[in-house]
Amino acid sequence: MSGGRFITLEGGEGSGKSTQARRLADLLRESGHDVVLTREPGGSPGAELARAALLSGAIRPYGVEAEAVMFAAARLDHVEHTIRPALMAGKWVICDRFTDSTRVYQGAVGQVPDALLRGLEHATAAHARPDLTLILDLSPDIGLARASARAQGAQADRFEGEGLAFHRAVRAAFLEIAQADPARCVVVDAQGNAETVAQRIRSAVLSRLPEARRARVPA
Ligand code: T5A
Repeated sequence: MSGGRFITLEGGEGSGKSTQARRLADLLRESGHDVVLTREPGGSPGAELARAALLSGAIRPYGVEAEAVMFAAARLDHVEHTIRPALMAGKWVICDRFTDSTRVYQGAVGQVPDALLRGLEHATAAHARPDLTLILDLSPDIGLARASARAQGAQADRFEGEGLAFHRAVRAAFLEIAQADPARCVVVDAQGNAETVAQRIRSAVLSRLPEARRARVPA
C-alpha cells in the first residue's frame, strides 16, 4: 500500500477512543495529511447495519460464535469499502476499534475458539494490518462512569451492560495483546483530561510514525 498509514485505537468502554481518534485526525490534517476517520463495528453502510444489530443485543441469543461471525462480516465490508480504498489512495486511516477488539471481546473474554477467530481475522483483515495500535488503558470503573454520564439514563448497549468483572478482563486482555506485540502496540495511559491524553498520543504517534509530522508539499 502506498503512502497511507493505518492507526487503530483500542481499549475498554469510555476509555476515550472516539474523543482521541477525532483529535488525532485533526492533528494529522493540520500536518497536511488526508485522513479517513472511521470506526468498528461500522464504518461503511453495510457494516453500520450490522453495528445496529450487534449493539442492540439482537445477535446475542444466537451465541458468541454467531456474534464473532457478524463482527467479521461487518469488518469485511468495512475493509473492502472504506479502509483499503483509502490506504491505496495514500490516505491515513484512523479506526476506532479493529481486530484487537474481536480478539479481546469474542476471544479472551467470550471464549470463541482461537481457530475460528484466526480464520475470520485472516479472511477479513489480512490486507489491512495496522501500522500502529494505541491501546487506551483506563480503570473500567472510570471508563464505565464516563460512558454512563454521557448516556444520561439511556439503556447500556450489549457490552456496556456486562458486569465489572467482564470489563476488568477486557482491560487485562488488551494489555496482554500490547505485551505480545510491542512493535505494533503502544499502551497509552487514558487517565487525566482529554488534552493530557491527546499529548500522550501525539508523542506516541510521532515517535512510532515520524512521517506524521510532515506538512503537505504545496502543489
Ligand atoms: N466490539 C467491537 C466487539 O465485541 N468486537 C469487535 O470486534 C468490535 C469492533 C462497540 C462495542 O462493540 C464491542 C466493543 C464495544 O462494547 P461502541 O459504542 O463503539 O461499541 O463502544 P466504545 O468503543 O466503547 O465507545 P465509547 O464511546 O463507550 O467509548 P470511547 O470511544 O472509548 O470513549 P469516548 O471518547 O466516546 O468518551 C466517552 C465519554 O467520556 C468523555 C467523552 O466526552 C464522552 O462523554 N471523555 C472524557 N471524560 C473525561 N476525561 C477524558 N480524558 C475523557 N475522554 C472522553
